Amino acid sequence: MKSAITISLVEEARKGPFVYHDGLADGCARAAAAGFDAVEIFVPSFDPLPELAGLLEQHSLKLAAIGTGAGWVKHKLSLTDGDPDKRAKAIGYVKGVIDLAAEYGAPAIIGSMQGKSGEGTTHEQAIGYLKETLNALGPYAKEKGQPLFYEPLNRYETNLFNTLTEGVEVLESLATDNVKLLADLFHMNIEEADIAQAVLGAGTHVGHVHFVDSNRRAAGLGHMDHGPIVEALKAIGYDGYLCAEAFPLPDADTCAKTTIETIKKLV
Ligand code: LER
Ligand code: MN
Repeated sequence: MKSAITISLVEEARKGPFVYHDGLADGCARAAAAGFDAVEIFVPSFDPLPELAGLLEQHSLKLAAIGTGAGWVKHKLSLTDGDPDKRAKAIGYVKGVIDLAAEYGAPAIIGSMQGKSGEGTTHEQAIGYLKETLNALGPYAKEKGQPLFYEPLNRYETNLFNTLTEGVEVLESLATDNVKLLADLFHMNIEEADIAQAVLGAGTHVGHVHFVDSNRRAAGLGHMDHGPIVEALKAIGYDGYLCAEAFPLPDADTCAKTTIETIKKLV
């Protein structure tokens, strides 16, 4: 398993659960200094990131993934919008991020952009739109040589799918095998009866992990027991990233240092 840490370039997400907020150069330098293998970036658009290749090379970092959440946070686009025009725009946005991430050998993440039902759609319609989208975007990402990550979110952020078990059911209902689950321990802490058991149940469907504590601070600064969770990840043969998607509390560097210490201790 490898380590990664989040950099947000989205002004509207300054208060969001991302560790670094002061640009790519600052985030990459601090991620490397803290000993991370990779960065995950939350981008404001799918415009090119001209400084990224040089920064990754300079700091011997990889790109772990790119988040599409600003499609919702900034542009109010949802993949399950009842309006076909807006849905098409949302799909176009995710395709743009898939293209951008693939340039650096990384996948894109669908989290907040999955939206929710009940705002112009029935539950069945919204789920139908989500599956349609994943069936279209899974193969699109495959053409670029990357999986696509789908992230179940807690009940306060979506009413579509909240647990890894539900996530597995969705994936197994798709025509594509190229969509993998993002297991975010913060969401799982709210929704799962047993986080380690949920990981074991999801098995090889797990493609990425947001590695964080119960209070969305760095792993090690809350009351989550990460030992059994990491053991479960080892048991399913997970060899992807443990990515710190956490609040920069008490400050970004302490958050980074604590995450790395927890990873070193357990992995
Ligand atoms: C949102 O709560 C989250 O966990 C992000 O990774 C998705 O945008
Ligand atoms: Mn997450």
